[in-house]
Amino acid sequence: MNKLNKNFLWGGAVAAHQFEGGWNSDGKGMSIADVMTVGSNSTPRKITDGILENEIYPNHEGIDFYNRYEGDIKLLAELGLKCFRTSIAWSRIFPNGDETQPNEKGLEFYDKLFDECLKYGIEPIITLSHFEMPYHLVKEYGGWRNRKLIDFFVSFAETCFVRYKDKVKYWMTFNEINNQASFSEDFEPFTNSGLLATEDENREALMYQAAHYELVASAKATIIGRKVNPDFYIGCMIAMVPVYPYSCNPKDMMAATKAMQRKYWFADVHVKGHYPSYIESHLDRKGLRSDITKEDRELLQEGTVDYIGLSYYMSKTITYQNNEPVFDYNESNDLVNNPNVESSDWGWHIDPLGLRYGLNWLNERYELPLFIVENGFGAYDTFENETVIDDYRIEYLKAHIETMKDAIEYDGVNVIGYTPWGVIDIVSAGTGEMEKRYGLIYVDKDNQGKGTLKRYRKKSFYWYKKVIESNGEEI
Ligand code: P53
Repeated sequence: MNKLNKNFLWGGAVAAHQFEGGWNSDGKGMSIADVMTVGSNSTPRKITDGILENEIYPNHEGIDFYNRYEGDIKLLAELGLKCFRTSIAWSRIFPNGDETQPNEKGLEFYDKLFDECLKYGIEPIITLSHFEMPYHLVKEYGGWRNRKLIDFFVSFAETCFVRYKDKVKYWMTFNEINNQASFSEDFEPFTNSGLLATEDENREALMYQAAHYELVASAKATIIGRKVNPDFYIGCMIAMVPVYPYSCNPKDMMAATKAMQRKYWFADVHVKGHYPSYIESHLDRKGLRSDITKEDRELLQEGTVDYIGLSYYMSKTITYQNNEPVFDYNESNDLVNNPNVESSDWGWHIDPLGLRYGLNWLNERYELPLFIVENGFGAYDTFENETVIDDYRIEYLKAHIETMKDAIEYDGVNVIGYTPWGVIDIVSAGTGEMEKRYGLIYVDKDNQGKGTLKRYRKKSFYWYKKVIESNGEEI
């Protein structure tokens, strides 16, 4: 029976745009996250044309980590984190994205941040592009629909690799690159790729083109990273949202298979270095052939990843609702409620066993080390007596850690670490709310942006500290 390795990377995760604030400090450029307004549980965030008056943009201030990082890292050290996952705000380093020289002040901020982590023995785990890119690249170049973005990204990646080569070992290129498989709304294509489709554009074709350029950019960056420091460990990052068949009707099973293919072909390319045949034939059948060159294919083959970073929050369930043969699925029609699991206040299915299922699925298919770089429970917290008694969050995390341990111990899956999402309360990516909280540390700020920004330890803080100390034995 396999046990958790003594070097198992217990940590916490966040992303630059959701917590740093300082959106225009020290030369930082406007990013795509800076033009997204606050939404709510029932109202989507708006993507505005630049920054408008009378709108609330929660990412502008985040939780002001930019000015408070010393105190915050100290708290994370007290929690006992062995690693800390965050991202580098691209527009701090290249404010417009197409400059030839980086912004030194932006680079200095991450030097200070990584030094602060290393001072406490906390290993930085770094995502290069986490739902973020300079807004200028959207306005001027149309985001990732443009091949030029490959060079801009590679230049950003190389700058970071060279600058931080002795401070950061674990890298990921694009956060949840596969979220854009849901291309029917604006949110995912915009946050992943800076895409806003016009009326006459085919959203699906656009998504496949942008994703292709990103995959090539990721491969190119990976190849360069290995030259900069052969000890780098460079991974991809996939949102693992397994899709179950609703019933044993063979059509539901086939629909689940097609849904899994549409969501995970990105990982096939990252890991195996080529497009899987089911996507090649999907592109042919629907006439979605993109600009894919022979040189691109060679780069994909050479720049494969060392490990798979994944997020896991929920599973989904599908039933096939029409009489056509099963070629594809329709997200808004075919995904249905799963009567066997409960949901969060935001409608996310709570399914701890789905994590073990997802880990098994990835392990069978790829046989690579897996790193759970996001998992957590977004919930409304009640702040009382300077703390939050968040038993529901402890219960959620505990149940997921248990199934992760089962995957390691009984299924032989190689999981190298676990970093709960939003280890300190941050702005929600999906809704822009502060009050969809994931943290083990409470931050006094509400959806309207009001509050002292003071930090407080929740009950889950003390619980997780023990989990880490006992290397997952005491949960
Ligand atoms: P929020 C959708 C489905 C699964 C993960 O999400 C997702 C999303 C996008 O909303 O995103 C990841 O804040 C993402 C984080 C994000 C986190 O999940 O909407 O990598 O940036 O904050 C939680 O509750």
